[in-house]
Amino acid sequence: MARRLTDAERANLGTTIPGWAPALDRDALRREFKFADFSEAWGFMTRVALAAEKWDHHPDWSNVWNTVHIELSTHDVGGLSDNDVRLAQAIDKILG
Ligand code: H2B
Repeated sequence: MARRLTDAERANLGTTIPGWAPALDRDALRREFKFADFSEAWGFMTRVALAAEKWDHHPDWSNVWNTVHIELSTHDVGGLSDNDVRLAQAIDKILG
C-alpha cells in the first residue's frame, strides 16, 4: 500500500528528484520531456509504461509529437506517496 510523503520527505524532493516540480493545482509532481521526434518520445513512453506496469503505479501523462508531459500522484491516497518518488527516479534512470 502506498504511503503518503511526510513533510520532511517533501522538503527533500528538490535533492532526491531535482528535475521534478510541484504541480500548480494538486498534490502531484510534474516534468516535461522533449525528444528529437515522435519516435523517440514514444520509445521513452513505452519504457516508462513497462516500469509502471511492473510496479502497478501509473503516470498521468500526455504526448504531443516530441513532447511528453508527466504528472505523478497516487490516486489511492489522494496525493504524493513513496510510489511517486520511486517512479520519478525510475523515469530519470530511463532518460539516462
Ligand atoms: N497509479 C497511480 N498513479 N496511483 C494509484 O493509486 C494507482 C495506480 N493505483 N495504478 C493502482 C494502479 C490501483 O488502482 C490498482 C488496483 O492496483
